[in-house]
Amino acid sequence: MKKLASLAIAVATLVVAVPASAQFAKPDDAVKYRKNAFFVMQQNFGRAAGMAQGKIPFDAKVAAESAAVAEFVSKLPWAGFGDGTDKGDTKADPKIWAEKAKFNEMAEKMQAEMTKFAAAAKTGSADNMKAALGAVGGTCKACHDAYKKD
Ligand code: ASC
Repeated sequence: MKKLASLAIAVATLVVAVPASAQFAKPDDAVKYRKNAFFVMQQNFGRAAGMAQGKIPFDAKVAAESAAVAEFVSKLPWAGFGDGTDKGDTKADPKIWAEKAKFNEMAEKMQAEMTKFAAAAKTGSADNMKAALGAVGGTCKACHDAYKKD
């Protein structure tokens, strides 16, 4: 029973932590939210990727933890792309809001590839990580090319 209760709390926490959409006090908060989420993701993905590529000394534990954080955080930015958040201090192309289905599809593809990368990192093998790395980077780049202004 105790186990079930803690499982229920864990699931509830996850649902609260990863809203599909979210209310923000003002549009600028949503912009900051998604930018900060991307930054945390990039820092962790960059560290894990750098280790897989031998650019940073490989530490299996740190690599796996970093990839796991990147995977979790990859779910977060999207809540910050709600209606009315196309203005302000952002490089997000307004096309995003006109092409939401295509944007969401690209976002989902990135998350799926990040999940594979995190699973590879869990094996402790830099080679496994390297094999999954290109696909993640490809989804980052494809979306930046389509929707990130210089
Ligand atoms: C990264 C990062 C990106 C992508 C992209 C891949 O580590 O910060 O934006 O990979 O450079 O092409």
